[in-house]
Amino acid sequence: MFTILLAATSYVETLYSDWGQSFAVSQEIFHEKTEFQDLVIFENETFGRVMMLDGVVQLTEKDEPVYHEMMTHVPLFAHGSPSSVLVIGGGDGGILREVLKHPAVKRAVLVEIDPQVIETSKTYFPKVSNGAFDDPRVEIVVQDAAKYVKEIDETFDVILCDSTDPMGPGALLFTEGFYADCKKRLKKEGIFVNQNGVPFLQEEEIPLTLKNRAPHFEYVEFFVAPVPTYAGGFMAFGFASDVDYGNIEERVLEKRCEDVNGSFFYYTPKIHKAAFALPQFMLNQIHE
Ligand code: AG3
Repeated sequence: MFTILLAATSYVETLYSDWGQSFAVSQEIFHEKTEFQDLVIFENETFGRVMMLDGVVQLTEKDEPVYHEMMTHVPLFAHGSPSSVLVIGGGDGGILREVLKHPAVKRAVLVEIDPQVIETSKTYFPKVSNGAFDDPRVEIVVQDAAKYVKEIDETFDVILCDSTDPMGPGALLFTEGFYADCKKRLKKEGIFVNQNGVPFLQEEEIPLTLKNRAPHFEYVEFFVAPVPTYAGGFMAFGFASDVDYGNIEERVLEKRCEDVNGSFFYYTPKIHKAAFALPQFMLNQIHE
């Protein structure tokens, strides 16, 4: 009996049962079942290093800045003086990297359930966190975030929920109970933002998150950004708050941008404003 181990020559995303993007693998770097999920890291010619969890693309070196910048800077610039930020999930450190570009931020807590995601990201994606894990403003907590927000007393200016999709370990992070707890962990002017799926294909996510957030927040909004490897059209982000940040002026955002440490690949104040202009099919999902 032989066991022949062949390195994968391609990975096909398994998020949808009848369609999936495929990556040619120029080098397989890491593949392990962690305590929580199947974790694969490989190299692709076009996208550089790619991380998949349970068969779903989490990030690629090429397009991660679009997602990380939009999830972070839209709420942080809207807020204007974010001194404390809670990042849920986000074990690769990409959100932290962007959060730390804001000089107003004095404290950033990252709560990730899977320590293997943090460790492998530090090793194989060092540019994604870019030193964020060693920044004195940062605290890392390895714990189930749903439990964490239930148990702590601290409140934050912004909560960024950089989760997987609503299945496996991420499922709890789309429930009403979790949003209720997040609301309690936000200051009065606080903002909650999350990855809200690809609405063209994951049609149930906007109605679900809207229903579960509406009892707890005065304003439950969505904005979009095109992340090529979150295939299937725009990625949606949820934006929930008790303050109406919708009328913020472009010149105010421009002024706030001047104080930032570092540069952007995707984010601009014009894009910030435009990202809240939604196509009709999304408005239908919202009003359905
Ligand atoms: N977090 C979001 C992955 C979402 C993938 N979902 C999808 N394509 N529908 C990734 C972690 C990045 N820091």
